[in-house]
Amino acid sequence: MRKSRKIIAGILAGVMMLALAGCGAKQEANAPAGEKNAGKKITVGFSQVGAESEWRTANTESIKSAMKEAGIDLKFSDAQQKQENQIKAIRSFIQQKVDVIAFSPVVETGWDAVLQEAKAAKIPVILTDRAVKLSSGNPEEYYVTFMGSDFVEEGRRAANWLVGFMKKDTEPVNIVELQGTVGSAPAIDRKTGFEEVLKNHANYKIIKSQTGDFTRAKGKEVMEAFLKSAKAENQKIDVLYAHNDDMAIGAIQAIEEAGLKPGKDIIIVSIDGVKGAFEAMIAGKLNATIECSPLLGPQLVEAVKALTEGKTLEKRILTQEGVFPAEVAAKELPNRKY
Ligand code: GYE
Repeated sequence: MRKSRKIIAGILAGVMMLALAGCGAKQEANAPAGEKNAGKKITVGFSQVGAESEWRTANTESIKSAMKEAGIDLKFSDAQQKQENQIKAIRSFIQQKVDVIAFSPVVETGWDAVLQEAKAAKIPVILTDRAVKLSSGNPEEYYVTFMGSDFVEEGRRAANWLVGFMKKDTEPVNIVELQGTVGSAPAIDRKTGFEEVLKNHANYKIIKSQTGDFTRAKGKEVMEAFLKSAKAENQKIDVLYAHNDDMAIGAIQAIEEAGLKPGKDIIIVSIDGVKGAFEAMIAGKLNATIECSPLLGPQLVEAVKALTEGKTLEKRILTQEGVFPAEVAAKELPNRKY
């Protein structure tokens, strides 16, 4: 109990941070963009990943409402989890000569050409939520700031919570992992952070790992396959680690349909902290969620404004977030904003 109160205190301190545009904006000597844009309505092109999860829906809503409130003209495009759609959208934003392009890259690689085009058109690019890797050169030259969570840290938090909860030093702990979208920053990083911690706990083993593409439907489908093959191989699944809550919620269904009790027969930890996860925790079916805030809209607006005033942004604007175990779920649910 005392421990969970401590966790909450940490969360409350962190949650609100959203180190807004105090967000690290620095005044620049010459402010060409500001002068040019004085009095003119700002136009932002935003290319969203899709609508794959509760997290994403909340993220879209946060961005749309913050832009509306700020009187910014938002050109919003949903890529339905397809990189080619995002590239098309960004190209069309360049053609339309928007003031700022923002996007959440569905996967890390494959952006070299379009980022070069935006740079050549002198349109500043803001990365929200997910990072990019270039095949050559420094990606930082192609974006003004990257705002979002530290996914490696989220993976570490999931593993640290698990090890603390299981309290097993020698007995084998068999874990199945539902990964996010293949090649996406959160899938890569959440795996890395989780495995990094487990390296020091040799009895914890990931026995199966597959993508569920961050969706409920795929989470369910892949969990069904995990359960089936574990049965055939006479393996016991002790733990499910899901890279997001939606996949965990889908998997919970599969576990129940297989006649097992999620949260008891199989311990479940996932990431995001959406309302659905809190409800599942209250129902005793999910054991913990690691927070990842989608509420990036206000930060994005601050960054856009700072840019149009000719300020330079910090290259990395990090979201602060916490860990929520099931025992605090009922108390926390009313405070959740997504
Ligand atoms: O965790 C998942 C979503 O990129 C942080 O994408 C985001 C992830 C989030 O679909 O639910």
